[in-house]
Amino acid sequence: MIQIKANQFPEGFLWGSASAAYQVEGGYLDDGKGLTNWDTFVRIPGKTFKATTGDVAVDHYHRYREDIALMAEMGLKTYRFSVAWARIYPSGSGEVNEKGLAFYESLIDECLKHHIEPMVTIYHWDLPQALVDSYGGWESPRIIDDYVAYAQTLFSRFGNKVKYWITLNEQNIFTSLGWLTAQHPPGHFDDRKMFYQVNHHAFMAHAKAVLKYREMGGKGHIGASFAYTPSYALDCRPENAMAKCNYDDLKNYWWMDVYAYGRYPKAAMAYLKEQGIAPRMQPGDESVLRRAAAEITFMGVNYYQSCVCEYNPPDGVTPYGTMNTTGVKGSAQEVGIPGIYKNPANPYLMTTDWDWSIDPVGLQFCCREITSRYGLPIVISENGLGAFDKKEEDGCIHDAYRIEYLKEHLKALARAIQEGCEVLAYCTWSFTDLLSWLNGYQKRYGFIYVDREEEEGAPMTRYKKDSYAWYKEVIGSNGRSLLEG
Ligand code: BGP
Repeated sequence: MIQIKANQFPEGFLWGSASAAYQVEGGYLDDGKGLTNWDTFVRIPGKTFKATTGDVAVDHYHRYREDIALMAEMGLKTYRFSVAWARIYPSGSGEVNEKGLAFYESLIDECLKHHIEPMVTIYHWDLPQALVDSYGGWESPRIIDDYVAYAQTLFSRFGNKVKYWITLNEQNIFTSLGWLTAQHPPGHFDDRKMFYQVNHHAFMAHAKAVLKYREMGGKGHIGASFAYTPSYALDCRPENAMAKCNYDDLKNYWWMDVYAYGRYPKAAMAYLKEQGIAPRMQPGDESVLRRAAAEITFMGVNYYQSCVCEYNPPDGVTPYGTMNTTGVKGSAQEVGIPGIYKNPANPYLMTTDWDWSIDPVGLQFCCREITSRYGLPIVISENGLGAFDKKEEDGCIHDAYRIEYLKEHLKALARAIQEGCEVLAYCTWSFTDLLSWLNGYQKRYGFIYVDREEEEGAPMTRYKKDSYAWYKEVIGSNGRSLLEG
């Protein structure tokens, strides 16, 4: 491919930042909110770093005006946030909690007042506990109607104000960590049959919500956000090339093909059938998936890292190696599926303290792949660097490493745009520091430092990091400042 010098982001490009309700809001019992799967899960000893919870998080529930004022001062064009289902329906279904709706209404109004486009994630992992107690949450097809009813409530209340909707955040991650590695609720280990069944329910919930949105006359953008880890074959040995091919079918296309085409990849389905773990589908499901695929307007991508694929012998590594949740570099173990693929480290890339590879080219690769495979516009719904940040005595936070990370990723994105990818938005993870699900508060991502650590009771004062002024300049010049110098 010829080397094109990237020089411009499109006019109206949505420079943004993202958060999720459980990770920022706090106020976990406020104004009639019901308990969620996460409220329950974090109380099981040993599940999160230093037993951290989102009970208080960074208190966005009470400080959203201050946070949005900081976004406005920066010039942010879009704020992606999620709605906590249990604030709207404390028991998951049934009676609506008006106070929950009122909270999100004022959050949305506050964004609009500052000309910030609200981008709403309908589900970012916090499920009303009542639905888990009543029928096992995502394990039952009953979740589909409850999810659609909840989404419908949001569409009818906010449909005239919100133009960007994300149905599900990282379905591939919450199901993998929930049913395979036991690191997220409901904490099942190696439950592969249920994993695929749960995913089918989630696909149907997504698809029916998309169709409902259109049926209600919704004309805005709608799609799902996928945690896309693109892969490179270790080398040109055919068995490693096939390992990459299998990895892509099982770990990437399994989700993206359903969102974009409404069908499962054939080779992966054949493998699951042979293993006896293929999902049960109802008559009519395929048609719903296909019709919804025709209605989505973008592929949402959460991009953090790429991976390498190598053939994995039948007695090789499993998917259950230790994950680094402490920030002690080198503590993550290699994972893979025996007999199919494994993911060794990439010797050409640096890693974060949590052993995530740092690969700006991977972002360009994602965009190119989506463009040629699906022909869909792209919303980068998350990208960012988790790091230990230090607040100096004068209140400054010098996060040059974050600036470097974001700058290189944005340059890669600009190249993808030059090469023909239609990218609508780029949201950093995150705007303020927030709770990292398993890694406590020490793994920071924000432009705004929040004065709190793992223990509760801190003042939670907001401080601008160096990256704040940097992103402000990027936005102000619509990306030109990045590409000069
Ligand atoms: C994504 C999630 C986010 C966020 C981010 C960073 O998978 O959608 O909610 O947590 O990853 O991950 P972590 O907090 O594990 O560093």
